[in-house]
Amino acid sequence: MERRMSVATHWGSYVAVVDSGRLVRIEPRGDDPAPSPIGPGMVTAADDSARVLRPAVRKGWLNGLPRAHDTARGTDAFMEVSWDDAITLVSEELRRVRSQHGDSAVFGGSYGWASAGAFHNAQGQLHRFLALGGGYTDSRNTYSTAALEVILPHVIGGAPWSYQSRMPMWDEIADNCELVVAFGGLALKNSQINPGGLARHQTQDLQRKCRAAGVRFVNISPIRSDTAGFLDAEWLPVIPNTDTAAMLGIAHTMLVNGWHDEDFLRHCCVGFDRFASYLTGEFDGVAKDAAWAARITGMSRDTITELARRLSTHRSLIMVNYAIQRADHGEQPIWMSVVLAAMAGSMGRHGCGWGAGYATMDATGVAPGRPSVASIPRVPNPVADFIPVARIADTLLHPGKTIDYDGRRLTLPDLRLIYWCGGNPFHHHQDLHRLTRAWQTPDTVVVHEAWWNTTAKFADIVLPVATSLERDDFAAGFSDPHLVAMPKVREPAGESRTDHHIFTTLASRLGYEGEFTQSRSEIEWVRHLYEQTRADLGDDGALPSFDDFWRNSTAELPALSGPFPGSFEALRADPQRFPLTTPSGRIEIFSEEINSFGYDDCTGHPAWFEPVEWLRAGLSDRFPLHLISNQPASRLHSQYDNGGHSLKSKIRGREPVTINPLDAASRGIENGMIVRVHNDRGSCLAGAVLSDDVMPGVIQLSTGAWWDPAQPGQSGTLDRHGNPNTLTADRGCSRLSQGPSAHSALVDVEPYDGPLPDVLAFAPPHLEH
Ligand SMILES: Nc1nc2c(c(=O)[nH]1)N[C@H]1C(S)=C(S)[C@@H](COP(=O)(O)OP(=O)(O)OC[C@H]3O[C@@H](n4cnc5c(=O)[nH]c(N)nc54)[C@H](O)[C@@H]3O)O[C@H]1N2
Ligand SMILES: Nc1nc2c(c(=O)[nH]1)N[C@H]1C(S)=C(S)[C@@H](COP(=O)(O)OP(=O)(O)OC[C@H]3O[C@@H](n4cnc5c(=O)[nH]c(N)nc54)[C@H](O)[C@@H]3O)O[C@H]1N2
Ligand SMILES: [Mo]
Repeated sequence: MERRMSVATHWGSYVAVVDSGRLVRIEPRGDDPAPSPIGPGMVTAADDSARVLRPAVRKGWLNGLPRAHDTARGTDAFMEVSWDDAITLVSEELRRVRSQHGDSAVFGGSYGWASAGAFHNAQGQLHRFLALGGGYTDSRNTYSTAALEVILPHVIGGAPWSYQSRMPMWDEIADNCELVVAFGGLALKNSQINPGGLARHQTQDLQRKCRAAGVRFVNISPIRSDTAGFLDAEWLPVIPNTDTAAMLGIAHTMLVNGWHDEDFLRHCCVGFDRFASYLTGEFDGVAKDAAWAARITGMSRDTITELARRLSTHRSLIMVNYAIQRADHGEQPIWMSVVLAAMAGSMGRHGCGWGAGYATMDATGVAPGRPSVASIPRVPNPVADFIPVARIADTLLHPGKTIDYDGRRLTLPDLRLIYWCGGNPFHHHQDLHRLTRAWQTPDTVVVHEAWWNTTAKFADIVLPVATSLERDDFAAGFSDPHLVAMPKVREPAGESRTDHHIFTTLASRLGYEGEFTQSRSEIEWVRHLYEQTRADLGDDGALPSFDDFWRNSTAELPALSGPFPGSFEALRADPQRFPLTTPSGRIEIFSEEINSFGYDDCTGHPAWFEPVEWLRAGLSDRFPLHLISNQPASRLHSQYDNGGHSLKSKIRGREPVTINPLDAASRGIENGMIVRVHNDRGSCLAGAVLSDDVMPGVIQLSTGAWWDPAQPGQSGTLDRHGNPNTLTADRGCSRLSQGPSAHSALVDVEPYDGPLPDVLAFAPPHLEH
């Protein structure tokens, strides 16, 4: 007898069809206008040979042979052990490390997206468990937007993510805006996703509404397909990492022609004069005029001049995506985009001005927020130490070193135990060979995973975890006003258990089970969080009872409406009454605070800094192609790379790499060929796709193919599958944010004519019983 059950994921909500406990298929929900094809492919992965079925311990670690430095992490075989033995090993090791090295020696940053679900949030569970046990070193900011998160509070005030409720929503753009200039485009592939889940995909319809209303779109990006065809966008290819120079050239043109909004700059901003002297070159002898910008960006001088005119004579909106700040000096294009919108006269006009991250997710620009939804309660972390999220390899390689971060000096802690739960650093971190070296230094690495991905293979103790289909929960997406029920669709594979179950058992062994569980079972927690959300809403909420919600699968939260704190419309209307929370109360074109940090790579106002790697760098003689490692269309990061949808996208088992036909022809590369992409940091195989959607001089290889080093322990070894982080540089954006700079990497590519090695990314390691 077939049963149909509700499923929620970061890529949308579906219906699972289950027969006698067996997952048969996953179907889109009827009310989703643009369902993602990632969901149905999850069935392929549910019981594949990569599933972790039993707890496993690396043999060398079990034998006590070196547990730190020069270990065989990533190459060793594993021994399968009982749950009881695994819990003993992990709890005793936690106790040992805490007593010998202190609580800050436990690293629980554990960055990663995990799965949808308010209760079974992997990091939430881990942080609660570790905080109650004495604390842990945490990480700060995200791989997504570290540079943006650190710079924006200095420039526009408010919490790092508050811009999402302060920028125009799509329907306001449709009704009020004439011209959208999108730096980095508006890739619809990315709006399949909303962190935490989503009920219906709306971005595509909202974009169509803008187009139908006559809004014109300009796509400034190295890749044409970063905007949907139906937008009829004008494509202006730009040399990667030079957006700041393009914006400066536009700003200079506005200034010398008197097209800038002097009134707004005087009343609502500070520091324009000092910035203007930089623009004109009074300060450094270089005028940042359109001709200067053209030489850097590869855009024409006329194009830049024309953009300046159009932006200041139309009701316009300047958008930046996130990729442009995952780069050397990634703070600059974000800061400069705010300044440009302020100059253009559009900042604080309804449906116009400035915004970030449109179409990076089906949340930004769709709704400004939602009432808060209860999640697994946080416990204050007794350890104050943290690292900037992308400095993990630095920390492991250089404990005790001090680094700059947003005006502070941080001493990198000495980490002895890494506990990762819900993330995949061997996908997400840059320069994986460097990470491999760094990863050999701690005593112990514990990982909870459902599949033998690269991070699991590089662990010492792997605990098999139930997937989001194998537990009860409910989803609440970012700014999505819908709650979606997630009843357990099937039993956990093999001996796998939920993260919560694992931590409960560990907490019991360590003597704090009661504090961890508060004596609730998992389904009692789910009910409790729902009821708490319902109670917090009070009468406005009118959420149905838990049982009704569970039966009907969805419930709707009331819509939030503005004005939201820090509104630019309010600022424009009355800057005295509605100041921002910046030190000056206004938009900071010049920041005294940042200036006082004395950084040479992020000074008091936005400026052009040459990236370390870009197409006009000396290194381009040897590596003449700029690598764009953007988000994959076929999956979320590395999740479900073993799912049906992602597997279908591969070329002879390798990740596709898109190359301009001119670059392909000069290298003898044809469509469908296996190629080797390489630089001094490493090399990987990939399947060539020729397309003039990618500008000459640029290649595009998405993130997330499970890293498959031919000789795992060996530096520089070939990745057989096509993970771009084999090639990227592990360099902070600047001393300000220390964010990841994945999009600043030069490479070359050549036909691969050696014998094709098998891809073993989805094969489990050697397992002994
Ligand atoms: N070169 C390059 N690198 C990048 C980027 C780029 O643009 N270029 N982008 C960066 C960005 S923006 C991001 S956000 C990161 C993403 O990096 P991650 O968030 O680390 O990537 P995911 O593949 O989502 O990893 C989630 C992991 O958690 C596991 N998981 C899922 N649910 C659960 C659960 O309930 N419990 C447990 N224990 N595990 C679970 C999944 O199997 C998967 O292995 O990558 C970054 N890396
Ligand atoms: N399908 C899918 N969607 C996703 C994700 C996923 O893994 N899969 N991940 C989600 C996450 S965690 C995040 S943070 C967001 C990320 O959202 P983004 O960071 O905006 O997305 P990307 O796909 O990395 O990059 C989008 C485009 O930016 C362009 N670009 C790159 N460098 C430059 C540059 O220097 N200048 C200009 N002008 N353009 C540039 C590239 O052409 C690229 O296609 O996406 C989310 N959406
Ligand atoms: Mo991200």
